Amino acid sequence: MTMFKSLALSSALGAAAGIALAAQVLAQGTSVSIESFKFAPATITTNANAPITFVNKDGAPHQVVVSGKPFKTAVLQKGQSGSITIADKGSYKYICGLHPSMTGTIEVK
Ligand SMILES: [Cu+2]
Repeated sequence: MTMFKSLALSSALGAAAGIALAAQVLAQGTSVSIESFKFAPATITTNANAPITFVNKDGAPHQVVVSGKPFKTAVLQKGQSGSITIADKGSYKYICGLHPSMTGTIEVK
């Protein structure tokens, strides 16, 4: 029961995020691959307001979650991508929401 509720909530949040993010896919930005349970490259530098697109090339689902900030992608299945855009300059740590040992850093200049 607990597991079911958790999955349902996660799907609802993912759908909402996906709608907001779809409009940003065509803008120029940075791309990060997710492969073999790693972000590649794990550390990226980008400009404020430039979208960062994450492409899941793994068979397993992944989700990018910026630590302590309201930035995240939907849960991405194989072949799916999702973007986040950060307006404020700074250094942001991110993890996979499903596999917290997967980590990376976004430097926004
Ligand atoms: Cu993951």
